[in-house]
Amino acid sequence: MHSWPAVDLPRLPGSGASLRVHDTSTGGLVDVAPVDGTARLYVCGITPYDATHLGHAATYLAFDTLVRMWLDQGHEVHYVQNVTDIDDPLLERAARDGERWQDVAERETELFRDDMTALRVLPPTWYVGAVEAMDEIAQLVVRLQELGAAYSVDGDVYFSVAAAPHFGEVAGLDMDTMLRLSAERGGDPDRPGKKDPLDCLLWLQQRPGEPGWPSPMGPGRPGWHVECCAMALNRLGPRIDVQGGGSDLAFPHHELSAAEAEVATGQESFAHAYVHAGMVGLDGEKMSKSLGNLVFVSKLLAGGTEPGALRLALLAQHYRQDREWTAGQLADGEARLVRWRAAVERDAGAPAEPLLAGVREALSQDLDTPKALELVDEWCAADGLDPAAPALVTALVDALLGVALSR
Ligand code: 5CA
Ligand code: ZN
Repeated sequence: MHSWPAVDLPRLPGSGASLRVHDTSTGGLVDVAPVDGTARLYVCGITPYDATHLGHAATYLAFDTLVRMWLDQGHEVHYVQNVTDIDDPLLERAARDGERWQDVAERETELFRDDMTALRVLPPTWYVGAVEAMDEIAQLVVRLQELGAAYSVDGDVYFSVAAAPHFGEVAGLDMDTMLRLSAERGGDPDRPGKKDPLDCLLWLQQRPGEPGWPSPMGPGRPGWHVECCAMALNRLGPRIDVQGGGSDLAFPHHELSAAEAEVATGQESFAHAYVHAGMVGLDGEKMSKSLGNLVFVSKLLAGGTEPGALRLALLAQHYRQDREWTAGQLADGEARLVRWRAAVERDAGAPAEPLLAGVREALSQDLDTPKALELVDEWCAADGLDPAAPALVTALVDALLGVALSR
């Protein structure tokens, strides 16, 4: 499916230190400089049954910062993002509202594109819906069957975690936690007939009244993890630099999509780093469509919030931090945007090269945006005589933080 429009990025002078990000599987920082100059990134996309909320926005901004850093280092970025445009929540929402599931998916995906465009999030190279990828997903299921990593339960096809020697190494959780999270996040650990409670669905035989697509396994639809696995493998190859998403995707989703990829390709590990953003909450709960405690990006923007202010509000906290959204954060973002704009409208300022080096250094250490924002604050508060500085600060804030200061 089509992505959203690209943004022209200013080129900045020089380059910074190589990039390190926190990897869930090792629990530490890892270098994510791509070996061959091309960075390969897969970030899980939305399930389009409701509008983009601030939790989504925060997560996509984190990976946008990662992409901006790679581009700043002169790498090419191959980036896949999916749309889970067929899944149980979408069918349930469509039934509840008396709509066609396709219409809900199309409308909410379009709204998401608009929100990402407004927020100046760089588009993925490939934006792929599950529905349009049905054939490739079915082929991967066949491959896993051929490799002896799949079996059938009453006509539904399951992936066997026993076939994946490194299963469990992404999230590093104990058995009880894996069982609990599997039940909470779309798995079916209690289904009779499975070889292991953590085995996951690869292909669901078509149910009466539900959509299905033809496949060698019979008509049906894919399990969740194998969708992301197929889309990533077919566009990025057997080994990627970063697999990304919110922390609620570490288990079971990324654990199982990595396990499936490793079995299908014979590689030891699918991603070099598994990177997870913290959860944004409201009133003490994770912001989620099912809980209904949402602040929508589109509503804020329609109400006159400037995209740059929203970006600054979300980037003011570290991406890995679980956090509560408050109106005060938006007010701080707005005030910061006003301050920064006033500062770059001056005829001269303090030399900006040290600021550029500092921002690059902060972002190269696990995307430390709070630190980067503070450094820009300090430059804005200082006086100086360098007439080239305001333009360089405008350019670096645009290229690295995605905020447009010039109007
Ligand atoms: N379609 C699947 C991934 S294949 C999915 O999880 N969709 S989603 O719409 O539920 O979430 C999209 C992205 O936003 C995921 O990376 C998810 O981890 C992230 N996300 C969801 N809720 C929050 C939240 N409250 N805070 C931060 N990130 C969130
Ligand atoms: Zn995914």
